[in-house]
Amino acid sequence: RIPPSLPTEEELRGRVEAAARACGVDLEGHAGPREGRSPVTGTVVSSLAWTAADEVPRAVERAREAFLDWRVVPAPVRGALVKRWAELLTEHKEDLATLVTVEAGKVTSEALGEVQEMIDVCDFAVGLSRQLYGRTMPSERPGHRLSETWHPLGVVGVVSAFNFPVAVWSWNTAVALVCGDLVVWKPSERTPLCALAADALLGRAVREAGHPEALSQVLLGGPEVGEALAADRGVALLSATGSTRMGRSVGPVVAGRLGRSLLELGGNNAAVVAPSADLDLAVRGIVFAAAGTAGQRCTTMRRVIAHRDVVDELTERLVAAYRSLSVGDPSREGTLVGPLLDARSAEAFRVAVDRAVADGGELLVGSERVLEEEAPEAFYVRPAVVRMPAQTEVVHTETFAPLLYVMTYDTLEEAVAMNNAVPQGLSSSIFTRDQAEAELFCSAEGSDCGIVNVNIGTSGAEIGGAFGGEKDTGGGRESGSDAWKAYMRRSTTTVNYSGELPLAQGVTFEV
Ligand code: UN1
Repeated sequence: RIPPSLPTEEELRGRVEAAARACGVDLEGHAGPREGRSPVTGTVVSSLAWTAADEVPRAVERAREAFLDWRVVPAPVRGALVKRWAELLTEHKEDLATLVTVEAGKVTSEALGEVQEMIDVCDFAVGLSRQLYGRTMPSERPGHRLSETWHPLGVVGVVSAFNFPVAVWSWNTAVALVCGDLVVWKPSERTPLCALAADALLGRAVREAGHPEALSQVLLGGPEVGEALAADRGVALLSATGSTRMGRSVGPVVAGRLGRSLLELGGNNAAVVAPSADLDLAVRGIVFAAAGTAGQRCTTMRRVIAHRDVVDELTERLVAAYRSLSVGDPSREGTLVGPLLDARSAEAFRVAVDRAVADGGELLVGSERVLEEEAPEAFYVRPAVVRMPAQTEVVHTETFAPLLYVMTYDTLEEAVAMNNAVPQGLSSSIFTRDQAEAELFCSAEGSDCGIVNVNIGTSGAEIGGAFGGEKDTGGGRESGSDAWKAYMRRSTTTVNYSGELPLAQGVTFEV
């Protein structure tokens, strides 16, 4: 199903300008020669100034100076700022979602969901601002008290990707702010208006509360800006989301200066579908995770590993569901699949489908480009399912598009081995009604991923858990649980109130 017309260039421009202004962006002040295109039509929707890489140290220095005051603001007061920010996000939820739809191509419901994710993480961070708990430990020496305290870390550099143009930054920023840190953000060059608008709302909360403006800075620019953040010794933590290739380039730079990094890189997420699975549920879970967001989430499901007894029926149902997917204008009600980011994404999709077929795969549905005549510069494709004889090399790579490979297994052990055989380790799921199977999949000998789900797909995690994955995914954890600890430094304190000086480990040193 292809809904007919796309918005005109003027309509899109009108929408983004109104939404950005409503969020408080000074469009004239940011005007410049860098054109930004919308994947919805492939046409230009913004003209903005970028920051040069050599201006990065100044921004970091500004943040470092402001840190001296911010670090001593009580954490619950910092939380009050985040609370106000969440109110402004709630008020401007639709404006931000409009920008996400136009710049990232997300369908409206997912764009609104992304802003909701920001509000949720703000709520989490407000609560956290009163719960930055350290521990006390029994000292081995009499008259001594041993404890730990968590202190603000400093400047956090955030590098984010086009597919979650505002939520991923907010996971970092809401938590970093209550932890007493400041943020310098390099958003994707594809989503500059989303970044300016999201930051403008935070900026408004900061100004209202009379806090330093340098709490949050946005540096629009290309990869060189991210590289400059990685290299800057003033950046205590670099939190970078993007491809494994990007992580391999910035990770060693941060490590080389012994800085901290938090990496959220590629995923190659699978669902195991067991013989006892509720197939109605499995089909819905798989289609949302594999075709939703046009396959452009790091948590997108790229592989189905189905038991031999159910694989034929499952594939048949998946194909039928894929045929009913509406592809087209993401702002139109009823559209489920919006555009790919650009020509490069579409080319990568095409190449991967061809390679899978060359490896013996059978293309069951999808892969066609649509709406090409109406918008030659936009790249809409029909989500594809390819039945594979094995997990060949192309299945081991992450193609950032709606391409789902279906493989077959006989024993659960084999399914787990296939789940774990790829280099990435972000998300995974199992559809089963057999509790022992589900538990095994979640156990130490089960999935090796950071996210392990039962009877839901691989994407759409809630903010309350720690988000991230292992192996080529980079090992970082963001958002909920105790991910905040990466944004603070820990001091361990021993207080001696005994009047004596007993040494630990029974050491004697008499002078
Ligand atoms: C990403 O694609 O970079 O779990 C993040 C999810 C979202 C976050 C995805 N909450 O799909």
